[in-house]
Parts: sequence; structure tokens; C-alpha cells
Amino acid sequence: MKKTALLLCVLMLLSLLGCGGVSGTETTAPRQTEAGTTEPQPAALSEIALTDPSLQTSFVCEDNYRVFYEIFVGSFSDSNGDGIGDLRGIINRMDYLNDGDPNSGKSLGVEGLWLTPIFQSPSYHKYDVTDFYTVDPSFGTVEDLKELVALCHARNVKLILDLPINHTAKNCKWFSEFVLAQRNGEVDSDAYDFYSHCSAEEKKAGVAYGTVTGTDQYYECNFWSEMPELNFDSQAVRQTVLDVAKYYLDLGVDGFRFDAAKYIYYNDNPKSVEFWSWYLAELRAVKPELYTVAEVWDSDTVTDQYYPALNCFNFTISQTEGLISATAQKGDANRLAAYEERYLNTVRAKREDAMLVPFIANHDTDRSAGYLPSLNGYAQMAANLLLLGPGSPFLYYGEELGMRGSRGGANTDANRRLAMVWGDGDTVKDPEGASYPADSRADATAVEQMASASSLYNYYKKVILLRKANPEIARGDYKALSIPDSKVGGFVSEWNGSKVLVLHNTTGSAATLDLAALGLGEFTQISGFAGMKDAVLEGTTLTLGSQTSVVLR
Ligand SMILES: [Ca+2]
Ligand SMILES: [Ca+2]
Repeated sequence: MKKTALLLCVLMLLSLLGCGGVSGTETTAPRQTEAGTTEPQPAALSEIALTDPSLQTSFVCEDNYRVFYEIFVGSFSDSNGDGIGDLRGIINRMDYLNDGDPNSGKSLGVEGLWLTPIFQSPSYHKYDVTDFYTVDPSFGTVEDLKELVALCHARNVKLILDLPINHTAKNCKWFSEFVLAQRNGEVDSDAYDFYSHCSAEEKKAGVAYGTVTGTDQYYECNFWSEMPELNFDSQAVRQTVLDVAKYYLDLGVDGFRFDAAKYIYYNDNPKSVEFWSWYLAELRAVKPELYTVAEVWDSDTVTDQYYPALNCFNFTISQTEGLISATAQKGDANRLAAYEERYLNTVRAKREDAMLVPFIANHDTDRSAGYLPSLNGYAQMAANLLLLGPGSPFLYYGEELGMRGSRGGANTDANRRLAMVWGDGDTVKDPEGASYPADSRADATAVEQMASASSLYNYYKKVILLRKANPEIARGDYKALSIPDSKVGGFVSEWNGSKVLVLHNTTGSAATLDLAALGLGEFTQISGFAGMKDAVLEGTTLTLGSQTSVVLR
């Protein structure tokens, strides 16, 4: 670890103790809505305090337990007026994401960015790559990427790229060379076996194929006929995808999100895991602190298998029917805590530094505001459950604004990837095919929400700060509580000799807990709380308001 970075980080955290800076921004009284009900009010940032600065001296700055933010590049911010989001648009918006000063109160405070694929590709989503070594011209240049990397690093933000290596675009030159080699029967050339191919008799049930024109062979294409899949039995392919990743690590990117990880060898998880184990060992040899997360969109029993190689997104927690959604809607917080403990025990047994990587929604799912509206406090509680928990949580761009977007009747993913609602004249447009109504995408723009103390944006900002002020939440030794006859639940997390207690009251009424009677008497001070109400500790009696979470030390 670099000592200067550590010192800087400690200083930044200590500065949170002060009552200036961010604390002055959220002092307005609750506003009455037209219906006469009180709007949800976030607790003031000044309510977040560390009880003992010395506890922070061992905070590990350079680790990977960060809050990440997924940017669907083409829909985020447009710098040149062509309507397509681009890398310079992200550069222009870095102050919104992280201005490098945690005490300024002017940024969301995320410490990681995931960019959906930026490589040359014919589609708007760019998951079908024609050239991995070229930044798609509509997104910018490699110089823009280098500038973004430098800007991120100056602000302690990690940048990871989405690497869809399972397949390429059909008009990738590798595929043309493959077809040519197939037609010419060049069985000894690398091109001949570059893509997964077989004869009619060798076709497997449940696998999708396209015809290699002019031959009797079929290529594998489980997503789309325009996305032929590479053949990972080929050493040439393995070396090629390794070189691609190393090229971007050399450029300074901090790691990758690996698309479609279980499709490397479709329906053969052990072989896919073998590939990722080899690949990650090679990459970690170059960059030991590499950040990686894989998309293994499946049940935990499948994703668990990949953990010896790399971290995976947790799909059990995500989406409409997932554990965060169910818990945030006045569900049982004990159930979520028990699940997270089980999950962590499982994956940490596979690799010591394994992380939970939770999220609520991403570019392949309906946006969460549709089922977790902020008006009734569900969005806020979901933010608490996502961010005041273990691991490295991911936000989807616009989630912090309550942006809506779902496939809907048009049944198109474009509706999940709508233009960011900036409200300041950004020229970014929706992707092709989007049909979501313009007037119902968000209740307020980014500009409006930044100016409103009670906005979801400012709520997210505060919870991220509370998480950061208590590093044990993310990375500690996690023990779920089991509070009898109550939906109030949470956990104790111990890291580096200090402990935090996190409690979530998801219900619509205040809860009173005797911490001593629960064996939690060692927690004597509130570090911060977030939610619809507040948290008060008198002696060992904690009163936790409805739809509110608290962090104690
Ligand atoms: Ca543009
Ligand atoms: Ca494959």
C-alpha cells in the first residue's frame, strides 16, 4: 500500500468529523406535499460522525470494497452534440460522480465506474465487438480513455471496462478469416478453429447455431446469429483475449466486468471456471489489485462455482423479486442478513478475498424505480440495504435519481437504457428503439435533485458517505443478527479490531430495542442513520424510526 494514499484517505475521513462542509446543505424543514403528508426527509449529513478517529487509521484505501456506478456509455452524457453519449461526456460529468473532495458535498461520491463496452461495434449497446483495440468512434478515442483514466485516478476512482469476450460481432475480421479458413479447409491454421464450430451431427441440444456459409459447419451463437462465439479450446483465442485485457491494463484501467462469463463453455460450468481461473491468474500476475466482477446470471449454486476464479454479481439480491426489493417493501431484514452471512461464508471459503457484489438493477433489467418508488420510502430503504451492507455495491446510472425505464409493451431493452435525465441541456438522446414516455422517466432532473435537500440523489449521497465513514460495514467479519419476533434486522461486522452494528427497520412503525438484552450492549454511540425518520439511543435503549437504518459503534 502506498503510504501517501493511506494518509490522504485518513485525512479525508477525519475531515468528515467536522461540522462544516457537507453538513450545511441539508437543513430545510420537512416539506408538506399537496396531499398533506410529510415528504420523506433524509437525515442531515452532519448526523454522520465517527466516534473515534483512531479507529480509522488502518482504513485500506486501495482495496476494492467500493461503491461502483454503471454507465451505459451511449446514454449518459454527450459532449459533441451528436446525441450519443461518449467518453468526453463522462469526463465532463466527473464532478457529478466524484469531484475528488469527499468534504465538498457536491458529488455522489462513487469510487468506481463500470463502462459498458466502448470498443468498435455496429450496435448501440456494443456487446458485439468488431475490434477490441479501437474505441468506437462514436464514443471517442483512446486518448479520451487515457484522459478519463487519469482523471479517475486523480480522484481515487477505479475504472473498469466491460469485456465481452465470449463472442464478437459477425463482421469482425476474425470471423471473416475463420469462414475463409473453413471454406479452404485450412485445418492447421489458427483461423480455422477460432470460433466454436461443429458438424450437423455434433450439434448439442440447447445450443444455438448459425451456418458457416459455403461449408457443412455450424458456428455457436447462443445470444444472436450476429454474435458468433469464440472457441476457448484454441490457444490462439486464449492468447488473443489475454492480450486484449493486458492492453487495457497497460493503459491504466483497473479491471473488468466480464460479460456472459458462463457462456465461455456454454452448459459446462467446470470448463468455463477452468478458463476464468487461468485467465485471472495471468491478469493478476500483471496487476495483483485487479478489480473483477463476472456476470454469471444464474442461481447461487452456479455462481458459487466461479468464485475460486473471480467475484460474481449477486442476482439473488437483485431485481423485482430479489431480496433487496422484497426487504425494502416492509419485509424481514433478518432474512436478508442471514442470506448475506451464508453467502459470504460460502464464497470466502472459495477465495479469501471474495466479495459480495450486490446491485438492484442494471442495463439488462427493468429499472428499480418502477417497483421501489421513493414516495413511499421503498427506494430509500433499498439504498440502505444495498449500501449499508457488505461487499462492493453497484448503482445503475440514474438509479440515484429514481429514473424509470422498463421493457414494457414494446419489449425492448432500449427502454432500460434511456438518456440520463440531466435537466441542463445535455444533448444525449435515447438509444434507437426506445419508446418509453418522455414525461414519466423521473420526477425530477439531476439539476433539480442536486438543489433539493429531500431528493433521492441527496439521500444516496448521504448513505454513501455513511458507508464510507464506517469501513467495517463493507469488509468486516459479518455476523447476522437474529432478532426474535421482529422484522428489524441487521448485522455486526468486525474489521481490523473494531466493530459496527447495522440495524434496518423496514417497517411502517418505530421499533424500540434494548441493545443490552440483545447482547449488543457494547455499541454505545450512533455513527449515523438514514431513512424516513430518525434513530435515538438512550442508555442501551435504541428507538429506530420507521423505514430507517442506523449504524452504531
Ligand atoms: Ca457524442
Ligand atoms: Ca461460448
